[in-house]
Amino acid sequence: MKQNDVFFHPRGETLYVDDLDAFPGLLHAAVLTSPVAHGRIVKLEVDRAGTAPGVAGIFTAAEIPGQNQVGGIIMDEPLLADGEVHYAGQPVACVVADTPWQARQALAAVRLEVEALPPVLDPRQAAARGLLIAPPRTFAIGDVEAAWPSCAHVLEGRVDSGGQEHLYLETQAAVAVPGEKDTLRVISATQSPSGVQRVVARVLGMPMNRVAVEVFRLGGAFGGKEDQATPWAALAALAARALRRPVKLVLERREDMRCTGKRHPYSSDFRIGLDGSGRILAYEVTYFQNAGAAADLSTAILERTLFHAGSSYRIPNLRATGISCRTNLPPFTAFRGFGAPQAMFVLEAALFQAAEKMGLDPAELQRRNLLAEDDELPFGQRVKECRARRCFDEAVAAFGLEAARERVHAFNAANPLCKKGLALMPVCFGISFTSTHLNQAGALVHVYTDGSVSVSTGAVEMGQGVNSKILLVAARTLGVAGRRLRLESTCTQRVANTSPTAASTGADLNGKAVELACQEIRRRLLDVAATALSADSVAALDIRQDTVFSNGQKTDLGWEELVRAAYMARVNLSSQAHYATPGIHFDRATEKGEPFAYHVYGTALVEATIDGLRGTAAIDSLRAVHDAGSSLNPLVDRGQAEGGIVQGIGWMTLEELLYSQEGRLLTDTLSTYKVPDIRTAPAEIEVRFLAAAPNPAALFNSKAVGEPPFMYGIGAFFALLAALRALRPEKPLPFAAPLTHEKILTWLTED
Ligand code: LUZ
Ligand code: MOS
Repeated sequence: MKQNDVFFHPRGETLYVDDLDAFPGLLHAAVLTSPVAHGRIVKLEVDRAGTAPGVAGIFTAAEIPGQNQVGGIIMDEPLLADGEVHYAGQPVACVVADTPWQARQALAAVRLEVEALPPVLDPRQAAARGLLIAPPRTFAIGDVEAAWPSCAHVLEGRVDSGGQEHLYLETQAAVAVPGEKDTLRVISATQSPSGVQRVVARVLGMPMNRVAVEVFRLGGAFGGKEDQATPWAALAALAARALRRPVKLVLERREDMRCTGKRHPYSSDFRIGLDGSGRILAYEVTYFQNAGAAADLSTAILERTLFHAGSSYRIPNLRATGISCRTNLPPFTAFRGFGAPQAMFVLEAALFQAAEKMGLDPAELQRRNLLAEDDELPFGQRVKECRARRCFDEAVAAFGLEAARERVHAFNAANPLCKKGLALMPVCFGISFTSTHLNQAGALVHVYTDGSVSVSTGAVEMGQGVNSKILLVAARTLGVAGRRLRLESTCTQRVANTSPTAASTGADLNGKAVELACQEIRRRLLDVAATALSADSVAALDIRQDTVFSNGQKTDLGWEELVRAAYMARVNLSSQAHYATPGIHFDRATEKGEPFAYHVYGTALVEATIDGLRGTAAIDSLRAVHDAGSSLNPLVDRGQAEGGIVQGIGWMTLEELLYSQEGRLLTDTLSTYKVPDIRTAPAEIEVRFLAAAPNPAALFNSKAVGEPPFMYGIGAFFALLAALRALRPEKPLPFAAPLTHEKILTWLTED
């Protein structure tokens, strides 16, 4: 029996939260949210809504039995607004009715009056007023002040990057089902089942062991469900427990776009100094992170920004300061790359400007400064098995940079209206949660008496293919065919205290836990086999192809007989295992340590064309040499790389969040917020995996793949800049993403 989701998606047989309807007495919730970005609630009357057709209950902050608090790292985020509202789209009340339509109709009958206060939307303005999420942090190495005088070139500037809507296909959703003896089962579209469990328990004032959270799969997440699936699950749970009926809450697309957080917009100031040959001597940067109205994951994201301040480059003197600024926008949150793309974009912008000033090709500057083996990163970790230069040089050779340059040059010389540009984008991304304690995972494996196997982990399948990798690990380790295995849903009662499936570590961490659990069962079974075969030692025995092998020879003892023999001998056929990434540590007092298990490397070559008359632009191709280690599943890794690339290009070139002066999201539909599609994606995407690149630091020598390819998309921005430069050789370039067609046309036509 095939079990990979891809065989069931096309038939509509995979179930998402909104497909789950078989709960007798199921009610539906809708959420009333703040219409303004900042204000005081002067009236909140729900009586009239309570008598609307089909309504079963209405919940405000006053109805919360436990703590009205969903904060993860910092306790600064109420589940339902209490007295004040801090962003447009902030939940204020939750109405539950027989149908979703009735619940939404009843929202209109709630009387909410808010006295508007002036909102702060800009992070620099917030910082100037002291509106910070946490004290600023600084990572430093060397001495930038001492280095400036010895620099032949010093440049400074400002760089801005915008937010990004996750646009997971499945919107935020949860069903809460009350059970006997005051228990709850919550089925949530979350990357973090234990996070939902913790917050539901906190909000309802009950112990975590009475709240079971289960996840089947997500229709995409990209970080948008790492923390922000939680409030919707908590609202469903609040209503379900009070009404003693199952409650489902599913956001409509527009609600989701308005109410949930996105990638953090950043505004940054840099200063870079280079010697006469183009080596970076010093780099100073200050990141103003727009955190939105609550901390959410902002401090962790800012930390990852600081870890990636130097991107793929060796910088002897560096000082990077991160400031997380509180504004009146929905709390910005995790998104593929988790603050690293923002950091890399600033440094690439600085290098691009330095190259122009020095009359060099940016690729030349990039190459001269690439990290090498044993270089010390600004936070004290030394890079090991560094593949930065290998990827860069292989990309240059494999994709023919020289020939491409000549082709682009000839094209530009022959075309007065259309110009092409090229850019290289090296990536070096640290793998491990930067919060060291999160780098742990658990697995539970059962072998049943018929030889079939059940595998549970803390990993959440969100379309990224983690399940296929975990199954492969289990099959390889036990020595049985994949058809014998079943990968279960992710459930807090089977695997507890899970970290979110995030930071590209889902397969690394959970796969290792599965490997450990399977190794334990395998050891026990080999002992049984030794007895059954009267073998002198287990060392000569092996399980492969559903059969016991002895000294490399197939025996008559098959998997099913072996399992039955083990059961009859009263041998434990279940195993629970826990994995914690070894060797990593970080000290926030000194901002030094070794937070990453390893790094993922790669380099992309991007080519773009701009029509200088119409202002339209195309990313023609993106080709990358990518370090996937020894890939566990090359097809899955290719899919991750290609998806990340297109998403990265979207962030850099198309997707623009616009807010009104009052702080309302204007781009809350797919007609006003442009995401990449088959026409805007590069006609050619080529991903070559680095050959002979095993990674002893992870599962079967593989490497994490989820986030790193996203950052190849940054190259699209600089390929466009190169084309703009060819169109207007003198004009100062814009260093603000996204570089949309509208901005390109404006730049071309304005003086
Ligand atoms: N989540 C998190 C992440 O909590 N810590 C991280 O370092 C991280 N990195 C990437 C994506 N999610
Ligand atoms: Mo569970 S959610 O009872 O495996």
